[in-house]
Amino acid sequence: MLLYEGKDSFLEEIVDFKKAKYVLLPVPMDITTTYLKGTKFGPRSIIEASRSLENYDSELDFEVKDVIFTSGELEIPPDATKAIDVIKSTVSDVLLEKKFPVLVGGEHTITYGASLAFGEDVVFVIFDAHADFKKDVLGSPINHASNSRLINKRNKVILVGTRSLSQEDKKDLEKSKIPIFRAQDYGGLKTNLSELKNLIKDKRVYISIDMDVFDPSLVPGVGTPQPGGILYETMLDYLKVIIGSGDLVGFDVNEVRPLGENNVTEILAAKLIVDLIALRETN
Ligand SMILES: [Mn+2]
Repeated sequence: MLLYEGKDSFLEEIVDFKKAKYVLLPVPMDITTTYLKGTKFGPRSIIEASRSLENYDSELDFEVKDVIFTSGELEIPPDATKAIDVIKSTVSDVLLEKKFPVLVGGEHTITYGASLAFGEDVVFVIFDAHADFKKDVLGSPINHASNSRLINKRNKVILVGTRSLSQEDKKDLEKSKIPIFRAQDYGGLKTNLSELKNLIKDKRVYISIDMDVFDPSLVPGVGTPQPGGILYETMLDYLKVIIGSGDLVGFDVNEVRPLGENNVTEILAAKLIVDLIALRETN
């Protein structure tokens, strides 16, 4: 299952599986995206971009070295339900090996697949411009626009950076009592961060980052861009609070759609992976 591909390793590091703490899983799923296709090229592009980064994380004064094993790309069947099963069983295998899973997408639906490998006690903090709370899209209940709704059936969901939803979604979110930290409400306000802190204090937490949570001026290479997003520094503020008060058990970075020449989206995604690991290691 975990085929080693040295030529495609994250940060250009070849790390022995037994010694690694983190297993990076490239998940090139791009089945249910509705607008711009191309997220299946995200994982490879993020791994390539990571090779231009330093192992040393200067923001956090920590060197991410010899801890990440890079798996070969998961083989994703064309059927969404089967694809979810593959992701679930792969993440379960990583957890059985007592390793920490890091998923790189691919469409956002990969988070739903990953969620099924964890216990129901794990809280999912989902960074996303979109609420992803659609009941079904084009007659299919499994869709990247229904990711949060699907996860919320088993696990508690908290949305951060959200700014795109319908009135129906809004009502459903209120009915389901989903806490939302909207992009427009963030002003570095301590109240915002302390509210989030209280919600996840001492809980097991999974972080999912849909890259469209960022402002499209920073991150243009996504499938469904949305104006008014958060900045990189804001993301770090949120991540510090989450990792500082909860117990991080897994994370993913998803919805990167490579644009070719302009690779800043992939660079930011790769740096986020380094940041998340550095934050967890220094916590
Ligand atoms: Mn989104």
